[in-house]
Amino acid sequence: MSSHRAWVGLGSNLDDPRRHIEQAFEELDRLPLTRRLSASRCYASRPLGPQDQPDFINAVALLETRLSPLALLDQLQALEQRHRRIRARRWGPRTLDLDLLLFDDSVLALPRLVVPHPELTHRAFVVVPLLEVAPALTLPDGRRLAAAADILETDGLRPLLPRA
Ligand code: PH2
Ligand code: MG
Ligand code: MG
Repeated sequence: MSSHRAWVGLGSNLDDPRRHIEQAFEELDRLPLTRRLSASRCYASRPLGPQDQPDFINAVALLETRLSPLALLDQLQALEQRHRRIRARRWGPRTLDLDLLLFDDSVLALPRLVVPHPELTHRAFVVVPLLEVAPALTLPDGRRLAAAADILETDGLRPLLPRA
């Protein structure tokens, strides 16, 4: 079985969000056939979508995995469930959201999974943490993320200091 590199976007805005993100960093490292190679800092971000919800904490992680894209998606969704994620409304508050952003240079349009994540280059809370960890990152079409990213509204996005 070959090994793959997968980028995962993490988000939380309920119930001590930073704890959910930092715990998820550890849990991602323990998924079957998977280890975590790196992680960005945590960023506070204003909610995209409905404004009557708390600010989010967002981050990204790079995984090395021998799972297939769909097997990894299953694992990410199971992990969301273990954080008692409830899907009350679209773009509403959540305890843990794990989005598969990139999987090697794969381009997938499956009923359950679109890779690269369709909103990847439009969201500062994804682009900024990605560029923090991988400034030279290229997308499957060969463009550099730094060039492909929209002119992003980054106010309202701030890195959190490491915990003492
Ligand atoms: N996720 C959403 C909706 N809005 N806003 C921010 N700042 N960060 C998120 O991760 C986010 C959001 C749905 O997944
Ligand atoms: Mg999301
Ligand atoms: Mg999601």
